[in-house]
Amino acid sequence: MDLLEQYFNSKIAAEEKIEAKDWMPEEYRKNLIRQISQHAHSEIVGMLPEGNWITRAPSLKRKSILLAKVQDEGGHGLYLYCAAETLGVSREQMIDDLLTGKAKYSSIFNYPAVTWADMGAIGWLVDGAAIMNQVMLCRTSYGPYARAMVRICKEESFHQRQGYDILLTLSKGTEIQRKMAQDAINRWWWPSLMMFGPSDAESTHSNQSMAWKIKRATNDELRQRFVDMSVPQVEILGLSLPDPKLKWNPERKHYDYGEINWDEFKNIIKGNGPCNKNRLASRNKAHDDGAWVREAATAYAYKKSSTAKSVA
Ligand code: FAQ
Repeated sequence: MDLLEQYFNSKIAAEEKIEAKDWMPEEYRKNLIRQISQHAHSEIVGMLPEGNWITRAPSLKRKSILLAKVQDEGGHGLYLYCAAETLGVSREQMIDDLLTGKAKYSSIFNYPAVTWADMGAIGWLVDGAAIMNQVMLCRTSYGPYARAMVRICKEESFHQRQGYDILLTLSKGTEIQRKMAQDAINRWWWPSLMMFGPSDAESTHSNQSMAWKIKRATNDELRQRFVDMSVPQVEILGLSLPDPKLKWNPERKHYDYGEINWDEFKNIIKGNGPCNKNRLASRNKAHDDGAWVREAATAYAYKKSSTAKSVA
């Protein structure tokens, strides 16, 4: 091991952040680019299921809240693309990987949002799972990623509460509204558990990512924390989680839960989920429709820089 690597390892051991200009092993850099860019793509594709409901929100108040939330997710994607760029990958390359289907994004965004209650379930469960994962990433070893996470987590916790508030309102409403809330929870529960990734035994990156302190908890640890947090919350709603095996285990001091359908998960990440094709088509259309904006911005930047040069 050479001196640079020893110094890198000593910083990781001392909980010091690795910064963009610091030496880092090539595999550490590549692993971070992979994870951060997938995370950024998830935020961007994640705007689609809720974006689809902005025009159909049941009141002006709900519409303005949802609009702000979806806009926040877009902002999160942009911070994360910036964090990945500090590692030497270009924004164009990352976007191209997303649009051509080469890059992954979270499995959860390949499910359809079919009723207004889905806005509640996405906020409560999907943002809830995202926060559970992102809180540990505030302590990740790469400085630009950790700092982006601090702000993102603050915004995500507002998102989670707005989702819970939608479900709380529906749960106190008419019988049809209660049923709609329950149906949304039934459909989003298992896909939310899949967001944490494969079981620890199947996870390809966890061991190395834990050793480098990129990840600070394993997929299964975070999934368990999420289950434990969700049970009392669903009880307050007077609704239930769709798992007959869910049961408090006094020895483990955790809830036991049923088997996740890993075939469904694998199928989705291979591109065969209910909305994979639609999501990529929507992102490609948005990119094509935005071509004139990029051209105008480039022309404006060129004009500004040539004016600045002629003044100097
Ligand atoms: N979906 O070895 P591991 C959000 C892939 S943000 C698709 O365990 P790792 C905000 C994985 O990439 C949600 N693919 O991987 C929001 C790898 O494939 P690769 C996103 C998945 O990286 C809310 C392979 O399986 N959050 O929701 C998934 O150590 C509401 C083996 O897996 C983040 O990205 C999956 N669920 O652990 C927006 C957080 N799980 O790359 C709008 C940052 C695994 O070798 C509305 N990321 N894979 O081809 C992480 O913490 C980690 O990357 C994990 C996966 C925990 C997701």
